Amino acid sequence: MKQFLKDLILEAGKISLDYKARLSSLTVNRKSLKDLVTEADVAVEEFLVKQIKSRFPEHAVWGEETGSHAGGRYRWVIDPIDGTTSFVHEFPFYSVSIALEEEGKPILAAVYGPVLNELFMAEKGKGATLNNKPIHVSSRSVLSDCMLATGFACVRVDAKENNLPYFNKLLPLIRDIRRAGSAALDLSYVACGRFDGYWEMCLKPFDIAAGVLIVAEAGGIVTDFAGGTAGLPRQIIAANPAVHPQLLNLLKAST
Ligand code: 2AM
Ligand code: CA
Repeated sequence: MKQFLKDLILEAGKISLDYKARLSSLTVNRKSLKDLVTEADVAVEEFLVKQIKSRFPEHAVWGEETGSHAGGRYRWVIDPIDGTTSFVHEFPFYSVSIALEEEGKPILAAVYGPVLNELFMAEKGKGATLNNKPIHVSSRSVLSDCMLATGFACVRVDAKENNLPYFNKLLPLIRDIRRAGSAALDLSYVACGRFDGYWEMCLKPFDIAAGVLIVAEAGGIVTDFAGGTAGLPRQIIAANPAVHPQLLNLLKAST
């Protein structure tokens, strides 16, 4: 199953790069004013659904672009291009994200950043890897030493409660921030210690399904702003075990 996932996501990444090479001629549609979907999103998802369905006909598949495809005990949750805005603007931080759930719980996950050729994988109880090497969250604990990531999906959907007050509150307390545009990569970068923590609001299940397992298997903690999991993916905090309680306190106190 793990080898199947690895081969599958690497091939999906390659397809996305083929589309990226002829980006100027691609059709880009709008799901809403600022929410884009390209031919590449649709083609990569169709490829993934077809491959999974032919190998595991009894499994369910749930994709960002094509919705739910019925099945049983196992479900594949896929985001063909997480960070479509980055993709369209030729910013290298987009990814393919795939999680396999067994009875609703993630057991296998992969996030692939094709431009940098970085493959993050995790298996429940067996740790997380970057290009086959084990990874772990960072050990920084002082916020002023930390580099965090966030995003503004909430602003794109014009949500009433948005991330700007949290951003204003946290930025002065930390070393610096990065906003790369792919929740799946942000989570993977927390897992390998590049980011000490990440928070965002208004995400969708596909954005985080794989990344959450990768962070957990790398020794990190993922919760909503109340410290539980019921509010995921509407609110998410992912961080190393020393930073997570501090972010939780700051974000909880603002809600
Ligand atoms: P996407 O590129 O697949 O849409 C960036 O802040 C993150 O938010 C990305 O993972 C992005 O995924 C997600 N995102 C972007 N627009 C969104 C929307 N309208 N609703 C929910 N999530 C969104
Ligand atoms: Ca996404």
